Amino acid sequence: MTEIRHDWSLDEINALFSMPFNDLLFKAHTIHRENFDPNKVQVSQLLNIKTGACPEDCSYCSQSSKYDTGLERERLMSLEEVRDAALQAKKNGSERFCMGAAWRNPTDKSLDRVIDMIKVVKSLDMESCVTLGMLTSEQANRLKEAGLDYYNHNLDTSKEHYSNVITTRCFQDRIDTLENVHKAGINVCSGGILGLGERVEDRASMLQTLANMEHHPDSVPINLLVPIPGTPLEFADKPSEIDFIRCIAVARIVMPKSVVRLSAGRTDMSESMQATCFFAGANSIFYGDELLTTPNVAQNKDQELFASLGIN
Ligand code: SAM
Ligand code: DTB
Ligand code: SF4
Repeated sequence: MTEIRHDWSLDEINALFSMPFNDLLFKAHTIHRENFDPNKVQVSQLLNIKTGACPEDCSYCSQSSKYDTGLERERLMSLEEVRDAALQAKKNGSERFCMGAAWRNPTDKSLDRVIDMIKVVKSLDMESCVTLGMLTSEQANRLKEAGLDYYNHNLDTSKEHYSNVITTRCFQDRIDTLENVHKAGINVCSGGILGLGERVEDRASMLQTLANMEHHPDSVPINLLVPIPGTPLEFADKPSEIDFIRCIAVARIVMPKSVVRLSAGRTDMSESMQATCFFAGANSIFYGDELLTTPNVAQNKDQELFASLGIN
């Protein structure tokens, strides 16, 4: 049986990244098979419930107020709009409905409204996930009481590279919120983005932080940067396909029982690349025509891909 470890050294994780590609894929896929059905991929649908005007300066994000990305700000959606979108997601076959808000943190008043939205999603018999920025432990407890299943809060990159990407909060703020979420008994969803100008060692360091948590995140999204015109990272170098797949494989090896999500950036990936990511241990995607503010792969394309791979 796979051993679940929480004591990974950076050298060990760097060594995984340096393995011959076929050896790495074989190791990751073997662990994947021990823990999951390799022909099953979980699907979640996203909805941006509050768009733009975020006070944070994340250099990759279309919704930061610090950059001119041409995105129009919108108010928090109504409960009816959320219900319609969640119903549609259910019809499309999504198992989980994830709602995102462009906030540094929710106010207690806005949290009341999100709680009503969570209850609507639960009443449709879908899993619920929200990503609202930093949370206090009281706020996390309120979300748990409302029936929230998952909270998404990404580390995004390594602690070493963090201040090159975001200056309005620090890495420890992310860790503190993740602790509040875990202590409240909510499943944790936390991962990162590749293509933020990081080195391979930063990817290793980010995975080390995740894998050495007392409880591994239940879900680990690995995003490929969607370059946003007007942001500082608009022209950042893209990681190679092989390097991206390596990161998925290493995430699978160091967190054997976590669901690894092939997250944003799939529109830039070939079908064979996505298939290799599924082989390397990715077993979740965002499904639906839109992510938060950018397009996703068309649903019929994903259906064709799953059919051709025999994935359900
Ligand atoms: N404001 C909250 C926060 O930052 O935690 C929640 C919403 S925020 C948009 C959620 C996550 O989306 C970010 O942590 C980041 O990982 C991801 N993200 C945002 N913009 C992205 C982009 N252009 N490409 C890839 N991932 C992105
Ligand atoms: C995650 O890791 N990726 C999603 C979700 N969690 C909230 C967001 C991707 C955003 C991609 C850029 C956009 O659409 O604005
Ligand atoms: Fe705001 Fe989240 Fe975008 Fe950062 S990633 S600017 S916190 S919406």
